[in-house]
Order: sequence, then C-alpha cells, then structure tokens
Amino acid sequence: MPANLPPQYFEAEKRYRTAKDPEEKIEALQTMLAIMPKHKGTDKLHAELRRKIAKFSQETERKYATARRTGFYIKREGAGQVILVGPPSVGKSQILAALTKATPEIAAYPFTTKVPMPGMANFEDIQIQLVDTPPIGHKEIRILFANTLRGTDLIAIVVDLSLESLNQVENTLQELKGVRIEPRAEGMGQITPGSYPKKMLIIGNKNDQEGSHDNWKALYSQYFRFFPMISISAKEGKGLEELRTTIYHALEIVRVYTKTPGSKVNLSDPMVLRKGSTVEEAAESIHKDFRIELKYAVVWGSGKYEGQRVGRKHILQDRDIIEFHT
Ligand SMILES: Nc1nc2c(ncn2[C@@H]2O[C@H](COP(=O)(O)OP(=O)(O)O)[C@@H](O)[C@H]2O)c(=O)[nH]1
Ligand SMILES: [Mg+2]
Repeated sequence: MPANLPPQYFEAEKRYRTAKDPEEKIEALQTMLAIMPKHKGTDKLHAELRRKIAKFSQETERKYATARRTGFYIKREGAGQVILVGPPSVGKSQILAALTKATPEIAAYPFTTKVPMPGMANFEDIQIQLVDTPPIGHKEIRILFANTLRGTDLIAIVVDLSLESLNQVENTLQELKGVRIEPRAEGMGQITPGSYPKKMLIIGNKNDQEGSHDNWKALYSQYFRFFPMISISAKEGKGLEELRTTIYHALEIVRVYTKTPGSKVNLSDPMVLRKGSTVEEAAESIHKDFRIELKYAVVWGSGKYEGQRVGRKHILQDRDIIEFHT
C-alpha cells in the first residue's frame, strides 16, 4: 500500500467496505481511483481498483436486467417522472387512479400493489409520469426498485391524514435513506457522501377523514420549510387540480414554445426545459450543433419581452415563445 494517500482515500475505502449494494461499491471505488496519485508505485492498486469496478459493474447490469424483466424498472416518460412512495394503504394507488388513466388495484388491505405501475397525468399542455409503488420496506422490492427511485425527477411522499402523520413521513424518509436517497431540501442539513439527493414533496391524503385537519396542521408546521406540501382527498377528488400544479412546480421545469421566423407559433407540444435554462441551452436541446449556429433569438412572454431580441445567456421563463436565428 503506497503511503502517500490522502485521508479522503481512506474515507472512500471505508465506504467501500461497508457498502451494501454494487452501485455504492462502484461509487466508492471510483472516488478512490480519482483521489489516488498515479505513478509507478500505485500501478498495482490502480489495476486492482479497475478490476473491482468491472466486477461490480457486471453485478449492477444483472440487477438492472432482473428489474426490467420483473417490471421493477420504470422508464421515464413525458415531461418528468414522479414516484409516489409511502406506507401501505395511504392511497397511493387511489392517487394514480385519480390523476391518470391507469387502473391500479385499490383496496383496504395492505400490499395490494405488487409491482410499480406508471400512468400519465395531464398538466395543462404537458404530460407528467406518475408511478405507483409497492411499499419499499419490503427488501426485495427495495433492491429491485432502487435504481428507478435514484434516477427519478421527484419523489412524492404520501401519508394518510386520518392517522398520526409525522412518523409516516419519518419512516418513509428512513426507508429512502436505506437505498441512499436523501431529500434535496434547503436547510435540511448535509447529504451523506455517496447518497442521491432528490427533490421531494409531501401529499397528505384522506383529508375527508375525521382528525385529518389536526394531523395536517402538525405535519405542515414540521415540514413546510423543507418541502412543497399539499392536502387532498384522492377518493373525493378534493385538491387534485392543486396537486397537479404543485407537482409541476416541484419538478422545476419550464415550457417554451418554438416559432420559426415568419410563421405562426406552435402552441402545442412545448419544449420542456430545466428551470433557469438559457437560450443556448434550449437550442442545444433541439440539436447539438444548433448551439454553435445560433446567432440570437427573439422572445415573447415573461411580461416585458414582446418580440425582443435576446442573447444566448438569456434565461427563459415558463410559457415563453422563442424564435431562433442562425
Ligand atoms: N377516506 C378516504 N379513503 C381513501 C382515500 N384514498 C384512498 N382511500 C382508501 O384507502 C385504502 C387504500 O388505498 P390504496 O390506494 O390501495 O392505498 P395504497 O396501498 O397506498 O396504494 C382504500 O380502501 C381506499 O379506498 C381518500 O382520499 N379518502
Ligand atoms: Mg397500492
């Protein structure tokens, strides 16, 4: 073992030894590899780390294949993917049924949902993918579904407001932590190294039930600083339009409509971009070379821009209309 390795190397090595899944092992090994100085004395170690990465990569490939085969890998579709997670019987399947055309099984007994089920929810002129899930406390489900969770755009924690709700959120966050997913929320503290930071929101369901008001108040005061939150009744259809809007905003995306010079704007099928995207990023998302060819753009919308010429670095707002000039 070469002596001149920095402390971060040993931290990563410790993470490697305690890692529970192959992705985490790979992540730690890659960190070790990046930190390690490269010279004759480290050649052997270098090769050994690479060999281990290759081995664990094969393992993740096998895991992916199993997840796909068994329906536990859900491909992202539409303007964004939102996964509903939470304790059993809180109404996750009911929410999917209320917002999309999907027809999940909904029942008063727990563990009715055996595999994740996607559906498309309309929000104005775009579609957002919602995914209903079996409770992730189940070990097998956790292993097979972890990759979809880690790659998703937004996690919606669903709780039953007719019951004490704080511990429902706590337990769900704990389970997510078990697959190394932590909330990406300002003021919630540091993320554990090697974890996946995720945007999250909280849905309090069954607000038609007795006691739900008090449970919601307690829940809200605890979490409103960190997460977008909404109280609904999926069964009675209360708050569903607000839920669509809350999900849309939590995704932090914008819609931009394109127009070619001299023709009318295409007001259906907007481009969907990350909030804060610039004109040149929009161009690039259409075509890689487009960014280079781009000279300027004309933008309508955002109040003060009515057919105004803007530069590459101009930040686009939701519902802007853009005309590219090359
Ligand atoms: N009162 C009330 N019951 C609901 C609501 N949403 C779901 N339920 C009921 O709660 C039970 C569990 O719902 P389900 O969607 O299967 O829960 P899941 O296990 O989280 O998918 C079912 O009996 C539903 O009819 C709601 O908003 N209000
Ligand atoms: Mg269900």
